[in-house]
Amino acid sequence: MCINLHRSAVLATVLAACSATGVAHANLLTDPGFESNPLTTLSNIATNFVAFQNQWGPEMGTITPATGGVTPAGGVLMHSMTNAGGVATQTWQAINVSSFSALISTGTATVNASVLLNTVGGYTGASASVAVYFFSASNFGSQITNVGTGLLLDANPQTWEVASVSATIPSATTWMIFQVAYNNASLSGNAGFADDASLTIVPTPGAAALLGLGGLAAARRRRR
Ligand SMILES: [Ca+2]
Ligand SMILES: [Ca+2]
Repeated sequence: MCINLHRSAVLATVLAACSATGVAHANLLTDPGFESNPLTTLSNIATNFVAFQNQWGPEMGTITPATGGVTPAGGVLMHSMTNAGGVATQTWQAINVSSFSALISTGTATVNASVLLNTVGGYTGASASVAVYFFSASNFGSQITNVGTGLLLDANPQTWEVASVSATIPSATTWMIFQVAYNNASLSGNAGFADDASLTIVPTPGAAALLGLGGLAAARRRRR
């Protein structure tokens, strides 16, 4: 994490270090390990991105230490999600990504999202997913599209399994919602757990290479 320091010489060093490690690769989620951030609710986020940004908002869930044979993947706490009625139980976090507009607006930015998932075990077939929703403004009605990847979990509470998704970010995107969800019926009344979530924005590798090749071709043309 890049912190603010008051001594300018030290600050310059820190900024250089942050630059070297790639600020664009930083995890944009707040409290990605479910260790410290008080929970809000999914409905709060859905109705007010701005007021409830950077907070986890479950439909039906809590923060818990080790339980049911499941130990947090990182730290001492994890997110526990239970049947919320309907098809799925979801947890969201809304993120303002307008500071990335210069990159996103080119259509060559990629979002990488992932989360670790686990269940109490003893049964198979628990299904979960990680998804990212893209918005052109700070409200749910401005949704452009969404992408996600599903995962069928194993029956072993000692293994955390990773769900991940990568996609090109629509060029008009200024807000995103990170979503982790469990299919209610697949939980068979048990809890589904989540820990160590991540959302990063990076220049699309292929696009960067193409731009590089374009620049090279232009340089060759100039030499002729
Ligand atoms: Ca944790
Ligand atoms: Ca497992």
